Amino acid sequence: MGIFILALVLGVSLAQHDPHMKHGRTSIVHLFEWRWADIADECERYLAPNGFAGVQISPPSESIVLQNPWRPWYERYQPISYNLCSRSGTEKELRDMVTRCNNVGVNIYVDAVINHMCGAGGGEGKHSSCGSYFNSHKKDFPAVPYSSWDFNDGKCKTNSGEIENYHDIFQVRDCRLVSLLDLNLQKDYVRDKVAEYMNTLIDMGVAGFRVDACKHMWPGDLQAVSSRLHNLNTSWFPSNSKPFIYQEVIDLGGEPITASDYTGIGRVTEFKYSSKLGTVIRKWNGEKMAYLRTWGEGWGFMTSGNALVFVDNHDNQRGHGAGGSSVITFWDPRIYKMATGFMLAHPYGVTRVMSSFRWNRHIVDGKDQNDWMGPPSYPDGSTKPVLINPDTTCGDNWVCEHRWRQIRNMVIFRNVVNNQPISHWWDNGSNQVAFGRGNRGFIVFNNDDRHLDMTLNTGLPGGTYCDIISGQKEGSRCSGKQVTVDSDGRAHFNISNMDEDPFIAIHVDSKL
Ligand code: AAO
Repeated sequence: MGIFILALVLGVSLAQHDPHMKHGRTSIVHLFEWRWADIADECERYLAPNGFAGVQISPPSESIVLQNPWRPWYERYQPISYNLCSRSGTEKELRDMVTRCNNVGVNIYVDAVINHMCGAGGGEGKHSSCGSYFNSHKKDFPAVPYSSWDFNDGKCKTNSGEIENYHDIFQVRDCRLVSLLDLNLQKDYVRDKVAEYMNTLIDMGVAGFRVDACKHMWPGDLQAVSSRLHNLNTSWFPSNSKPFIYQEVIDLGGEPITASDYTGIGRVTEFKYSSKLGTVIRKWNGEKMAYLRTWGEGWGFMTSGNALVFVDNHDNQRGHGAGGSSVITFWDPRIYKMATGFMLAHPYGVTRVMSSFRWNRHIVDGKDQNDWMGPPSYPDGSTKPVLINPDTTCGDNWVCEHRWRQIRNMVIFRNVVNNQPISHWWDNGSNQVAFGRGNRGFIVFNNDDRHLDMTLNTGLPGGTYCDIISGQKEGSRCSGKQVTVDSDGRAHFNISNMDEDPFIAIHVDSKL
């Protein structure tokens, strides 16, 4: 316990806070709703060669199959059992993906839905992804099995049985979140079943878990599950490695349940990061990029060693969850690339890049009427493969933000500057900012409505560098802008506010 507290105070990475990334890689990509077969290919053909550390996959557990609305993406957040056939593929395909990704050093992190089963109105029958029978009215899930004894309803004190008030921590943990049947994780039996599910995946070779809806589970219950987990598979990880745990807790301030209730168990999603970065890059509420000088703990975020960060996630990119309209997504590509560039250049937290599918967004009075739409699919509801165009972008409404040159190259930048502190910060008091990472990399942003024309100290060794935003180094050539750093580390930067991408990034591996 003493060591544990000491580690917390020092911000030292604790066992379940360590993502076990390999080969100096540093970022996770969420391949939202991708099929296992496509992820396996992507690990080999794209993620490993471009320095991605891992993939967050959509929930692999058996889920309800919904028809009204038609096959929404969120059906996968309504488990029916812990069988491993899902909209992304079979158990065999899942195993094959884990093996192939591990073999090229790309970790798999599983989205684990363990707080609840399907909605109370889910019905009766076999409309489930592996065809298992269930009856939501009787709370009967024989494929686990769970029965009505395994749910929290007896403990919930609201009349509706629903969470009605986020200021009452007992409601939030013991009542139903949007009618989802709330598992009683106080029971050893439920803890055992959940741990058995997670251990099957650990034994298969996954590196850890994004744990869904942690605000709705008692930290002590999560700890009890966590203590039952196996160490990672030694075919790919050092012996005695604990699974990486990052918990989804939406803490934007103002509620009694906070992220810090959970940081003893693993990392926590820092939603303030997503929401605030959007506000700054959009220049709302008088925010400016110059204020990012103190980004991180200085903005009231949790300790860096506890945080998992992102520009947007699968909920807040379509108005689910929280964070509001400030959140930046692929729908605004110019500022999205800048926001993601900033995130990847800045040392705070473990970074997760979003990779989305496009849907028919239709906003009426601020609400997207089509926020439910599932992934690109065939008329029978099965998910379409990810189409790769000759120019390496994706087709068939797969957005593949992680394949955008600017984002992919910044994922590499983060690897190159890993563990280096921020250095040589400069700003114009407004929205032109620049900073280095030790003597390994340097980035300059112009988010003002005027030209940037400045000589700055980069801290880099003298030479000619290739900007990895407008292009990249290809052999001994540069397909983008070139930056000349003189022998004392100074370089001249010229960035028009009209540029397609008004930022420049260079690092020691982009030196010509
Ligand atoms: C669907 C239907 C429901 C139906 C249900 C069952 O939409 O109408 O009742 O099926 O039949 C996803 C979808 C849901 C979907 C569900 C199951 O988003 O629409 O329900 O699958 O299919 C809360 C939780 C958080 C959760 C988030 C969506 O705390 O854990 O809601 N995220 C995860 C997943 C998500 C998934 C689930 C959980 C469930 O990432 O994809 O749901 O597995 C406050 C609280 C937050 C709370 C939000 C939204 O936020 O703080 O904790 O998130 O409200 O309820 C200000 C505040 C901010 C506040 C916000 C909104 O900004 O600062 O804190 O206002 O009030």
